Amino acid sequence: MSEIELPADHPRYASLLTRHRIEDGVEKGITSKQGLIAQGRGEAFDYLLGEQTIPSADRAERAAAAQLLLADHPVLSVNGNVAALVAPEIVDLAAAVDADIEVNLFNRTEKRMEAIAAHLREHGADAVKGLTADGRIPNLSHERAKVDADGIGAADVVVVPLEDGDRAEALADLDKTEIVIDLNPLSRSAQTAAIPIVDNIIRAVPTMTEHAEELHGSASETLNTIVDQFAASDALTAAEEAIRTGV
Ligand code: PTJ
Repeated sequence: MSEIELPADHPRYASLLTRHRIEDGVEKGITSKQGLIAQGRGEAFDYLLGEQTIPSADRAERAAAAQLLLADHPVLSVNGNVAALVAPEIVDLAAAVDADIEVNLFNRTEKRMEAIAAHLREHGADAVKGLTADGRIPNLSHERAKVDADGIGAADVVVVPLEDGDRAEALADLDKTEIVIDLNPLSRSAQTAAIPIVDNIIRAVPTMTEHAEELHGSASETLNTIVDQFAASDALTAAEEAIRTGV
């Protein structure tokens, strides 16, 4: 038994564990109620993908790890779903690629901002950005546009998981390289990303960390080659085909 009363060899274990974490996130004031709906959408795509990391997603996760290692100022953006699902894994990824962690909410309230920052600190984050909110993403309404000037505002590479398409587009319009994690290959977020990762965040983040740890210390030419050989449109096509055909 683990954090839910269900044996780990249950065929729906991963999916039920994910639901339990999101439910818990809502109860703790971390995840928004809309986060439950977003989770349901994600689950449907994951079911069609066979609840596995397909090879094109693994290549995207490797390219993302290389891109993060090459970055001068990488930032991992965390919303209410991400915090509920993968807080310790985000802390591990940040350590592996030397990235900042910033809470950045679609439905921003100070209460949720603080609850998420506290939750991340409980899971080992020593610094959490997002609360200063002295920067702005242009072309977005006030609350949704808030970022830290020395966090996402100053980042050259940003990981944006489970993001609303509008905001993902506005972020991509800035001079930043955007890595998106989203199970829907047709979403605007995935379509606007330099590196779209079509995988469940509960698998994607630990896999990115594994790749980063393996690539750590590689020459920048090697890392640049991995990034250059990755084609976003191929990854999106492969994911859509896997979802449509089940192959
Ligand atoms: O915490 P907040 O206020 O920042 O709000 C977060 C949500 C997720 C509610 C907000 O950003 C939102 O409404 O997002 P959307 O527009 O529903 O988009 C979420 C996308 O993430 C959808 O395309 C889902 O398919 C996808 N998704 C959901 N769960 C997962 C996922 N992708 C990867 N892993 C998941 N577990």
